Order: sequence, then structure tokens, then C-alpha cells
Amino acid sequence: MQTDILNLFRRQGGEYLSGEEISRQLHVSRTTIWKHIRTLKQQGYDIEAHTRKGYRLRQITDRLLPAEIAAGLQTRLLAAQTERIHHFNTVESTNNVAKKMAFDGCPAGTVIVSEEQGGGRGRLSRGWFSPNGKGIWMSVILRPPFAPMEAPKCTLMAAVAVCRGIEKSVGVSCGIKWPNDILWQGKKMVGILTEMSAEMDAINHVVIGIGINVNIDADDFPEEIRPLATSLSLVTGGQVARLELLIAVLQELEDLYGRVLSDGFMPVLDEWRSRSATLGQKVDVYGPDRTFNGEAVDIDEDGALLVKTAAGMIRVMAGDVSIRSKMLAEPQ
Ligand code: BTX
Repeated sequence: MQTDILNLFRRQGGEYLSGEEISRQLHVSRTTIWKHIRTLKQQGYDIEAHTRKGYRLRQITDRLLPAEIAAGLQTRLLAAQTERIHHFNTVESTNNVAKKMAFDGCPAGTVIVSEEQGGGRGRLSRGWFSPNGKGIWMSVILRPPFAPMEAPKCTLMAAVAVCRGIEKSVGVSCGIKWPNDILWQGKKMVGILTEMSAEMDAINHVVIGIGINVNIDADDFPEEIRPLATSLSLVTGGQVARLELLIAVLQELEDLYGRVLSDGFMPVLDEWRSRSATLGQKVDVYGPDRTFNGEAVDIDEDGALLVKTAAGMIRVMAGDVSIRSKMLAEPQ
């Protein structure tokens, strides 16, 4: 019902619509309409009520509300219905919420989005700065028919989807740094944290957490990450519409996932390579059990980084990579 009311407002383009007209079109009483409008206002919609003229939606909110996201999407799986999108004003971590929902059996394609995170997480218990209303902090739940060792593919797929979404919606081209960062001129714009639950030979679910710095000013960043981080507003010099961007990223992710399921992983891998800021660079690799350096030459089908070292080729499944070159690359 709330979606229907919002659709009527959208068609009205900011003009008033009487309660009587809304109740006639939606076949419910004016009291019911009034109650739904009260709920919409509580959700953050800027709806003005006038005793004679009725109601009007003053402006589309910048909050990432489920009805707004669903209205912009043409997906069958990801956030395909408003009920599959869960919006919060604040949570500790959208990945934590998503993992709980996934364990409780929510459908694949469920998306959790929050205006802010109090305890946003990166890899290896690192934090992720997620200020209120200034970024996209979201988690997507998938149940891919992959073997557990193929889960890193989800990170690569998400990285390509985010790059495409940013390019289409904001017109900014970013580079992907293996395994999970998206950079602009060497500074971190996006982080991706993929977590999974699996049996020996099958994945139960994967949670893909995506954090995009959208409208964060340089002074907003904590001092220790300020030299390393950037945001879309810093790059473009203006405010960026979060909702459009979120919709673009989800649409790209759905399209890529569908492609992976039908045609395999090679096309995504090729696109990842073409957008990579890591390949062809001299790198220092900080693995779980050793540190070494060499040249990043490729990634393989499982998403592992292949590094040419003095001692031969080393296949890196997990770890951090720092790029040695002075000029950190955009996609080559
Ligand atoms: P990471 O371990 O590669 O990067 C974490 C490091 O990045 C931090 O130690 C810090 O140096 C730096 N950092 C922290 N916050 C920011 C920021 N906003 N911009 C740039 N650099 C930063 C990266 O892990 C994975 C991050 C995933 C975040 C998403 S948000 C939605 C979902 N929920 C959640 O808790 N995490 C994911």
C-alpha cells in the first residue's frame, strides 16, 4: 500500500493529491491512507499535509529507502521486491545483520542497507569508517551453486559490478586492487568484504558487504586513513546521488551474477583484468604466513593472484598487497 501511495505521489510530480482521490484510486478508507502516510513520514519521506488540498511529496528523500530502491530496479533476484530490502538508520555492521538473516533462512537476493554503521568491518578485524548518510553501506546475500573454494569469485564479481555502477551512474572510472579494494588514483574509494557459510562441498550462503565512500569530505575521514582514502564527491567536486548509484550497482551485480551462472566466470575475469590496478605492477605481498615481493602478472579462475618472484611463480589466495609503483594505476 505504501508503495502504491508513493507511486501516486511520483506521478503527481510534487503537486497536491487529495486524500479522497488517493482513497478512491486505492480503494481504501481515508483513515487507512492517513495511517500509511504517517508511517511513510516516520520512514523519512518529506510529505506535506494541507487541510484543503491534501498531501504532496515535497522532495524525493536521499535516504536509501526500500520503496525507492525497488522502484528503480529491474531485477529478478537482487532486491527484486521491497520485502527483500531491509533499511536501517544505524547498525553495527550490515554484514552482521545479513549473516543473521541468512542463517535464519532469508531468500537469496536479500539486501541490507544502513545509513550508518557503528562498527563497520573490513578484513582481519579491521574497521570500516561508515558515517551517517554519506556512503553506501550494504550487504547482499547470495546462495551461489559454487564450491566453497570458489567463493572469492563473489568478491571479484562485486568489484566489477561496483566499477560499472560507478562509471554508469557517476561517470568516474576506478581501478580494482586485488583482492577487494576499488581505488581512484591510488586512494581507497570502495571496500568489499565477502563472508560465507559453507559445508565441505557446498556454500550455504555468501554475504557480500560493499562500502562506497560517496559524499565524504576530506576532513570527515579519521586522520589515520585521510591520506589513503577518497570519496566520489571529492573526485567529482559535487554531491553524488546515493540512490541512483546504489540502484546502478545492484543492477550490474544482478546482470553479472546471471552471466556467471549461464556462461561461467571467464567474462567477469576478463573484465576484472581490464579494470585491474594491480596487474603488471611491482607488489609487496603480505600473506597469512609470509611476506614477499614480485610482479603481479595475472589472476587465475579461482581469483588467486599470480606473482612472479625471484623464486618462481607464487599463487596468492589471501592476503594484502601493496603496490610499489610511484604512479598507482587506473585500469590499464
Ligand atoms: P580492508 O581490510 O581491505 O580495509 C580496511 C582498512 O581500510 C582499514 O584498516 C582502514 O585503514 C581503511 N579504511 C577504513 N574505513 C575506510 C573508508 N571508509 N574508506 C577508505 N579506507 C577505509 C575493506 O577491508 C572491506 C570493507 C567493507 C565494508 C563494507 S560496508 C558494508 C559491509 N558491512 C561491514 O561491516 N563491512 C562491509
